[in-house]
Amino acid sequence: MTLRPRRLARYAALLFPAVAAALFLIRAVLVAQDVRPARAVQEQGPTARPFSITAHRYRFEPARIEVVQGDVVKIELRTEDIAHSFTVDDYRIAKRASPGQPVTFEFRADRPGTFPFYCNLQTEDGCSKMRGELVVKPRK
Ligand SMILES: [Cu+2]
Repeated sequence: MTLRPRRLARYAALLFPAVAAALFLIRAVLVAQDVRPARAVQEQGPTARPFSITAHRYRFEPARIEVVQGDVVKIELRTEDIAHSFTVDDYRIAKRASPGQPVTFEFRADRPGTFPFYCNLQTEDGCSKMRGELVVKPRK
């Protein structure tokens, strides 16, 4: 009869690691299943982010666009008065729109950071005041 508690203790000593290992495995499987759909979504390609920007003396509207790193940014630029451009030096973008001739272009926001955009046309002095910013948040 005195053996019993000892045996129990030995079983318990074996059982606890076994249960802990089983729980760990079950959790690992659940985590793996959780991760799979997220990967599938990423494999479908980057998120397309459309923006419509209006330029006029001497502003951009909106003057700030915010995306996440990896997004494909699609911008339609139109102007309400004279020709203006949307220029982002760091992304080597310089697109020009004229009245009645909007321009649409895409780029992948692969670099995180805050990048100024401006109008690089010199038809009117006021264009040098046209400023905005492209904010690319780092992907977590
Ligand atoms: Cu301009």
